[in-house]
Order: sequence, then structure tokens, then C-alpha cells
Amino acid sequence: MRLADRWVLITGASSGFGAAGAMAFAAEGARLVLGARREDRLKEIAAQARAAGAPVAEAHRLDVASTDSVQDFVRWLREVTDRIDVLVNNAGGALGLEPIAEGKDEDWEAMMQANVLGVLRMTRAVLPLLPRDAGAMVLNIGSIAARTPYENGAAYCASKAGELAITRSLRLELNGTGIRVGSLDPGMAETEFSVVRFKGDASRAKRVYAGVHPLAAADVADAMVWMASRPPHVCIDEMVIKPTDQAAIHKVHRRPD
Ligand code: NDP
Ligand code: 8X3
Repeated sequence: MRLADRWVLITGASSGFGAAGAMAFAAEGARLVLGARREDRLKEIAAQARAAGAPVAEAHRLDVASTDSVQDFVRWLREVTDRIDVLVNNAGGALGLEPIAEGKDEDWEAMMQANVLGVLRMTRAVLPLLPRDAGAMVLNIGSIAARTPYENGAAYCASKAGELAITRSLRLELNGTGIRVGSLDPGMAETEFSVVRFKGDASRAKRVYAGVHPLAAADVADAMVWMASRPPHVCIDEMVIKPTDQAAIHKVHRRPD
């Protein structure tokens, strides 16, 4: 399906996969609507996306962890367009890497709010704008953490398993509408993800990728565009994308310094 002039909404577009996704869809000539909490960065990404070929790239503050913010965003969105062809539910991330015995309520709650309830809220709010039988797609960004839980990551893994369950339920609910529903599940990718997880500790974040050639945000953005641009009768239900160095969540090849 050609993406030129299609309307693509990306949540969490101020950095990482969302920002790279904006550039990749822009290069296809898509019209973009971007949301995240850091408005300044979001507006910069929108300007870069216009320079990269998006005929329209609009941005508005969005906190997917708040129903009020999602409603405000969608009120604004309806003034920009009455149609969204591709909804990319990407906003979210991890907070902390601790055993359950040491977990913090505020981290658990923030992850569930953004990674699980955020996907539900955005999908409920945007579904009325998705055209029937025209190749529309809800594309959720999951994680390999949904498929293989790891120690010290219980709440994050649970939140991403929740995202995968939502994806699978939604596909059943929308059967017959022509709206495609997919989950794109990346492995290790170097973005701001680990800096956020470790609450600003950049050197600890850097060590996650030591000796590894991780995915870049642009690799994941390529996969987003590929999934969304299949013909309307083709739905890529689930795609796992990992660095070649990461054979499995616990099996990562690291080169010595
Ligand atoms: P980044 O931290 O670089 O990007 C996360 C984006 O989500 C930012 O734009 C951030 O913007 C936004 N965001 C976070 N919380 C909210 C919120 N409550 N409301 C709105 N926007 C929010 O990380 P990634 O690009 O790596 O992460 C994107 C997605 O990919 C996440 O869902 C993450 O779990 C998932 N993922 C990441 C992997 C990795 O290894 N990097 C692997 C697998 C999945 P702002 O702070 O401005 O709101
Ligand atoms: C991010 C990948 O392996 O750090 O979802 O959980 S991982």
C-alpha cells in the first residue's frame, strides 16, 4: 500500500523509534500527527519530518498515561484531520531493573499506565477515525520482553505481555472491518530507553550495549513502514526484530573491547 498522503499518527515521537518512525514515514510522503510529553522536541521532530518529505507534520502534547490528555489530544487531532490511516502506539518504556522484592509502586504504576492503559486509551480514542476497508492499521510497538520474561524486569515484561494481549484481542474485535492490527516486537535497540530505565544514569545505560551491535531506531522504523505498507489484504500480525548479536533475550554476543 502506498503511504503517500496517508495520515499516520505516532505516539512517543519525541525520541527513539517514534522520532525515527516519523522520518521514515515522512520519506514515504505520509502526513504525520505526532504526540509525546516533551513538546519542544516534538516540534523539532515535526519540522525535520516536513524537511524529510512529509506534506503535513503536526505535533501536540500527549501523555498516554492520562485519559484527560488523550481526550485533549484527540479534540486537537479532529481539527487537523478526520481520518487516521495508521495509528502507531509506540509511547512507553521501562522504569527500573530490580527484583519484585525491591520494586517501586511508582515505577510499576507508570509502566502499566503508559505501556498497557496508554495503548487501550489511544486505540479507543482514535478507532472512530480509522477508515473501514481501506488498509488502515493499528501498529503497536511491543517487545521481545512480552515473549520471554527476564529476572528484574517483571513489571516491564508484564506490561509488554499486556500490549501483546491487547493486540491479539483487538484483531479479533476488528475482524470484518478491514482494519489491520499488528505488533512489532523489537529486541535490544540503543535509544533513550535505557537512560530512562536507569533514571538518567547514562553510563549504566551505555553498558547495556557494550560490545554489541544493537538495533538503531531507524532499523525499527524501517520495519514499521514495511508492516504498514503491505497491501490492504495483508496483515503482518506479529514481527520480532532483534540484533544479530542477540540470539535470545539472555544470549547476547559481546565483543571484547
Ligand atoms: P525512547 O525512550 O527513546 O522513546 C520513548 C518515547 O515514548 C519518547 O518519545 C517519550 O516521549 C514517549 N513516552 C514515554 N512515556 C510517555 C507517555 N506517558 N505519554 C506520551 N509519550 C510517552 O525509547 P524507545 O524509542 O526505545 O521506546 C519506544 C517503545 O519501544 C517503547 O514502548 C519501548 O518499551 C519499546 N521498546 C524499546 C526497545 C529498546 O530496546 N529500545 C525494545 C523493545 C521495545 P516523552 O518523554 O517526550 O513523553
Ligand atoms: C526492551 C528490550 O530486552 O530491554 O523492550 O526488555 S529489553
